[in-house]
Amino acid sequence: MRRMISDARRKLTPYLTLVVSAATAAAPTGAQSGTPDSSATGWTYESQSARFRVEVVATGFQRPSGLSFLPDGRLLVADRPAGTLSAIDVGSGVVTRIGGVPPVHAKVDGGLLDVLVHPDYTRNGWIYLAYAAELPEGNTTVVDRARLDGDRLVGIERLFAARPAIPNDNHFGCRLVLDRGFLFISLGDRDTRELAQDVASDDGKIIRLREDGTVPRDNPFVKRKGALPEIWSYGHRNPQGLALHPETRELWEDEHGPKGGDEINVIQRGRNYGWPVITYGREYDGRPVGDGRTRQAGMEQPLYYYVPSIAPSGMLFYTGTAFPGWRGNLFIGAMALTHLNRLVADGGRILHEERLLDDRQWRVRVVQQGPDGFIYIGVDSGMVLRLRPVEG
Ligand SMILES: [Ca+2]
Repeated sequence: MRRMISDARRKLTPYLTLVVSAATAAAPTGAQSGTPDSSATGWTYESQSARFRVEVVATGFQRPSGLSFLPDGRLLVADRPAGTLSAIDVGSGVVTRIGGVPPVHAKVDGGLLDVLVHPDYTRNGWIYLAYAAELPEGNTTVVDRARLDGDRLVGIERLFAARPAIPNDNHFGCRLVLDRGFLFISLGDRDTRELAQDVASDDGKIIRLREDGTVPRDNPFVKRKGALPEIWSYGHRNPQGLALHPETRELWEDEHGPKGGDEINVIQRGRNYGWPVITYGREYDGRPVGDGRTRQAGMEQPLYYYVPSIAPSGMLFYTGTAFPGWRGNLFIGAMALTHLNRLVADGGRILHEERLLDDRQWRVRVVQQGPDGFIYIGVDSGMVLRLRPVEG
């Protein structure tokens, strides 16, 4: 109860105190304790700008890592290590397995990484999948698209396979965004950090293709000899969050740093985001990365960074009406410091950070907005959950 009072008091002073310049991590606020329901199927939270309930939508997954809604209201779930795709009826919680999913390489960071229903699905029926695949020369991140025939994927097309394939199981990314005919793909450095600065490799890059997989002629490296024309930006470590800003239409990204130095970046055409030359993180044994620089001319500073690492994953700009206090906020799943990260952004600055659900020890891997305006998350204990507002 004491917690509820302190949270209520905090509600009176939202967003006032913490103004954070670029590349200055904030001390977050907002530790909470959820109150279990009498039914024990949910928890009620009093946060800084919303009172909400978390309820279980469906269970029985391993690590739900991609969530995307079909126009009929069903929620597609990509289960990363299981390599399965399912559709949840979010009203009843009934889960239907989707057939025809290609085989995935599911070791360590691999598996079925993301699923994305085309924004114009009603017209074209496309569903995009990103996953780690075993190719003859090694493992890599690939992107396919397919259509649904009943509960089965059909007509699978390979749109992209990151080059080079490498015989390890680490840092595959990957998130997908479709925007006005273009497909953006976030790719990890495959734990081969020098590749992130090498524009002859797809690893450690954001890729931009047309939505049919062809390379747009206005990509930044199309005319550079030896560079891969699909590259949009470079110098990334392991980006697992990607989202379009609802007003500016800028592409925002989050990526895992090493020990500390997880970043949020606003992605601009052709820019270098610095890994591994500059970082606010350190090696896992505490040594500096490289010569320990955090900035360098010609390399972009993160909009925001986290020390210690939260292990950021899926990213959502909330645009619904169910949570008026959260409109325009950025939500990021946190897998290391387990919580749902809420950020108040104003143009090019992060003004405030709140850590939701930090008493639950859920590794939040993906966050999505439902057509009902509620917020859906997938957590590594195999559940898909929903945040819905509570009156009063
Ligand atoms: Ca960076």
